[in-house]
Amino acid sequence: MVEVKFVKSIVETKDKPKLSLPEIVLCGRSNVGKSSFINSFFNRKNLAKVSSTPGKTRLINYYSVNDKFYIVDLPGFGYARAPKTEQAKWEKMITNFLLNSRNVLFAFHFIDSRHKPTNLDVLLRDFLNEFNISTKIILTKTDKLKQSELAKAKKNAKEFLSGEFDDSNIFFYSAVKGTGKNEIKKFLSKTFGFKI
Ligand SMILES: Nc1nc2c(ncn2[C@@H]2O[C@H](COP(=O)(O)OP(=O)(O)OP(=O)(O)O)[C@@H](O)[C@H]2O)c(=O)[nH]1
Ligand SMILES: [Mg+2]
Repeated sequence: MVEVKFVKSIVETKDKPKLSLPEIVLCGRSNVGKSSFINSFFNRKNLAKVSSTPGKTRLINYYSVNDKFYIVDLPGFGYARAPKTEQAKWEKMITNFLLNSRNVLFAFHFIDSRHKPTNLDVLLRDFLNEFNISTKIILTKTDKLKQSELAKAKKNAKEFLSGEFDDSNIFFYSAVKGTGKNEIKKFLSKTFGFKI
């Protein structure tokens, strides 16, 4: 059985949970569906706060899975009405987090499948590269796309990943329909050696 629980919210890495475990980081633009992913993936309605108003997740939220690894939900960035100071705060929080994270195993970079990766996605990708964090892309909200549009979204993601492209680095996901859940479960089960 998979047991997922909310552990704590932090702003600074000095406040990380005491128990040190491998971490999977969820990152991406605001409103792409990171928090919805947590709820739908673990079949838990209100584990993570979801909102149609971007910028819902302002803190770094830790969830533990079977006390074997953490899912870390990072605040989204780049929502339209965010003031510049807010953006600067985000960059500082994320770089500080990455600088002080010894336990990050990999990141899931979330991108709305309806949109091409933006310059903010490039910025995030470059941050992750700089810190040598291997990344998988999760293309979200696929329930809103037709098959042909999905193929285009995948092509854009491939271009975005360029050199590192390999089919296993891109997942399609729909929090509404549950698309992609099994592939990601399989991948995580293989990574951690227990059934998720
Ligand atoms: N149709 C559809 N809507 C989705 C999906 N995933 C998320 N949404 C909607 O997108 C909006 C934003 O979702 P969140 O999960 O709060 O996004 P987030 O990435 O956590 O946003 P921040 O906390 O601002 O970083 C909500 O209105 C969700 O209901 C999906 O797979 N399909
Ligand atoms: Mg969120």
